[in-house]
Amino acid sequence: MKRVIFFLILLPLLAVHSCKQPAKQEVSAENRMQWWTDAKFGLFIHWGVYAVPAGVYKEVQIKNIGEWIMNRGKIPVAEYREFAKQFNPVKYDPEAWVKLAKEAGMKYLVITSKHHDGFALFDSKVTDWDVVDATPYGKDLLTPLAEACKKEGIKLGFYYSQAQDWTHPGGAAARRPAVEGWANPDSAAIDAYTKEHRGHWDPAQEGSMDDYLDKIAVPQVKEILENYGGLDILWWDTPTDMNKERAEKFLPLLANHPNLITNNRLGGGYQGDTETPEQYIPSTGFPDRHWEVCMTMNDTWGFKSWDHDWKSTNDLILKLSDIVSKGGNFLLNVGPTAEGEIPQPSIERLKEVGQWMKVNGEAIYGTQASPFAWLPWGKATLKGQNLYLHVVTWPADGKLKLPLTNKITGVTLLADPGFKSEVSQSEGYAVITLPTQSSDQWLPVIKLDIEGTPAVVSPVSSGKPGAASSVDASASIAHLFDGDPLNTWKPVAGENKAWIEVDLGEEMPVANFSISEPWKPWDRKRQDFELRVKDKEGKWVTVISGKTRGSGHSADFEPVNGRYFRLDLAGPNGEVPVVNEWVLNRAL
Ligand code: FHN
Repeated sequence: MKRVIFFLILLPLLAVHSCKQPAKQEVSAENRMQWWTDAKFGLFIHWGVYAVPAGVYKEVQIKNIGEWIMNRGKIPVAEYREFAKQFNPVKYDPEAWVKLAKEAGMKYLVITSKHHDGFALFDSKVTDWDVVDATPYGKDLLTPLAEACKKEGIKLGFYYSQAQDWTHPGGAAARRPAVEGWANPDSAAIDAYTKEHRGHWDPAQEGSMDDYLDKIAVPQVKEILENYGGLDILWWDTPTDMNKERAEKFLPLLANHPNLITNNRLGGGYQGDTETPEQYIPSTGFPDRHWEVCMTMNDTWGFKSWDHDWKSTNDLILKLSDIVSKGGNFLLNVGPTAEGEIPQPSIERLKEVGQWMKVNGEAIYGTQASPFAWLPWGKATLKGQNLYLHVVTWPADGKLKLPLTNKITGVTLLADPGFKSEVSQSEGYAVITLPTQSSDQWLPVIKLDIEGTPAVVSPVSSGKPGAASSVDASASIAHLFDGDPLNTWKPVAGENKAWIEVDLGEEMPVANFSISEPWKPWDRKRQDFELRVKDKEGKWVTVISGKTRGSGHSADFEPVNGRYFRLDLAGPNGEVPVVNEWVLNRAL
């Protein structure tokens, strides 16, 4: 294989962890986003007719996420519409939902006004496939929710599936093999049909996508933007079959709502305001972009009666801390039942996260990303002269080491106001002496008062020269070390096994690596990796190996000394490997 070496101009200012606000956007855009960046934590609500089958069709548990049951089960339109007759959320209490979000410490919520099944939770004048016309409940569900949000001071967002619509003729349908849902006896015939019909499985879905957009999607977006007292967020989803021209149909509506925040899922190349990593926490933040991780509390967005795979409260708190320490927001989902109840396990977890937020919320709200690229024991956030240390692994010897030279003038444990600590500072480090056990049931947070602004400690690989087995013409090796996980390195076509290398400039102890992988929620791919270090004899010695998560990967290891590191990669299913960012961090 041909070796290609590129020497990079050092990019110190593009270090991975910037604690500055995004720079590329206009000042007015910053003002518009301010409440959102300060808020950090929001509630996602996936609710619709799919809560009636709740993951079961023809007495079979349909695989995958609950709100996709119509597509995964290949349920004909007329049959699916019958479920609406059982959608009667008499226990719906919008005020209680909003109060629950508030109790959890959330500052905004986003609800599915219409998901891919095309069913609207509002009274739409352009269809009868909505809660008012098609269900025994017969009342708009979003009006009282909007009122409750206003009353409780919670910002309001509506999710709207602009492209996929499996009920209105012409709507898009992502093509999924029938067997991925269940052992459907008609799989072969259905798959042959979906192949010829843009993913549709029922002739009732046929029609022109442009007509669907003009007659259903665009008018409905106008309805939701105008009828609920003004939205704070419009959350697009899955731009299946969208192009620039189709996306532009929505733009005049958006222009009338200058404060509206939108995401990057409209399609047609429109970036919107936010990146939306789904079901994973990116290895690094996104410089110059706002971003929000959306995540389920179990394994489904829409209610499924048989999904009991709940994340623990502690796990949810750690995720919130991790996301916020990288400069992002966390949009955490609940999937209410067809009767209108948020599942009890979700309620319990939200209340417990709220207890933690009551004590530790100041380490979350209004903070900036950690100035440290990596800390072996946890995470950090920054707000003015306060540095918040989120101590995931409490030090057994009671000594917490931090690469900080700023003078520390105060130390507080947020969960224990009586806590006393000593601080010593020398040789570029601060050591904080802690009691040998934490007094917080969940994630303890230590607040430091510091003088001045902490220096950003970038990964030791930032802006360093790299090499690779080859580089595709569309990519660049510089992308690996520029701090931007939205651009890519990949080898030339056909090279399923490839390597990348970095020269750190001098020998040093390294104890953590991470990579960012390209992401779309619908094509996550795992890659084989082997991290190696060059030893004194020039031999490559394995440090750690395994499979990536397919959405980025990060690992700590016993410190290894080295100057040259190499990452061997193999792409999934014979494809070329792809990496957007490769980070090495120095041991503390
Ligand atoms: O297909 C949807 C899915 O049902 C869910 O709504 C998530 C939430 O982000 N978005 C899509 C997949 O990316």
